[in-house]
Amino acid sequence: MIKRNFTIAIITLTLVIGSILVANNIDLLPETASLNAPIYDELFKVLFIIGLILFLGIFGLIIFSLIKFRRRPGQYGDGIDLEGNITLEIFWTVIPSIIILFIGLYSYDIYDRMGGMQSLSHDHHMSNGSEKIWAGISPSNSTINNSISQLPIEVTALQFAFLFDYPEGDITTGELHVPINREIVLRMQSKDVIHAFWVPAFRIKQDIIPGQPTVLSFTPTKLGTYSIICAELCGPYHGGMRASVVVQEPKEYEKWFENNKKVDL
Ligand SMILES: [Cu+2]
Repeated sequence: MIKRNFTIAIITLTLVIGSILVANNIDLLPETASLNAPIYDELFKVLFIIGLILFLGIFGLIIFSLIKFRRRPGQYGDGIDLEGNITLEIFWTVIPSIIILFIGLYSYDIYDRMGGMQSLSHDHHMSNGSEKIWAGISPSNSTINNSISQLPIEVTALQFAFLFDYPEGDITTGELHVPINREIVLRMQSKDVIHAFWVPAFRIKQDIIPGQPTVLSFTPTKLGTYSIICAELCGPYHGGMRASVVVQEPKEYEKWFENNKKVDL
């Protein structure tokens, strides 16, 4: 009995340590290109470790049982009559409850750290006071009193494209250009059906809902061109509803802005 418990403890420990090692050495996610990304990746890693432990543990046990308890030659009777096991039932109720509770609280904390729990109604560059923002990731409080550092951009989603409007320069473009290390605040509206603005490299996604403006703020931290993908089945060409976001050095961005802004004649 003691020997068996010891074996189980060793296997469990190996499983946990092995899963942590695998999760730390495997790179399944796209580039990490925004301030939000490392926070999200932390959650992904924890979920991956829990998933790996459960997957290997459960499949290991199934395969072990298939071999250990297989029918031997000459065995034709029914199996032994088993009914109820209070210890086991408490065990498989309490452990999953703790795991689910932990994942729920931890996810909430991650969403909060990404700015998801902040009030959406506070005044920033884009709200004109009367229009309600329904959902989204709000601009951070740290830059709220210093709105110059935020860059407001209006996003319009329609079947099947994203359009970006820069209120300051009266620019309308299908390719989003943003300066690196500056907080971008997207105010998003849909012309027709529900779309979703998703940038995998930034680890952010937000629905764009007709009649209900949403907001999404992020700070790009890596130069490059990243995909914007519509993540809400919005019609026959939903799969083609893609755009790009170009993260540039502030000087390069200024150049692009100057070249594209409307000049008063
Ligand atoms: Cu769409």
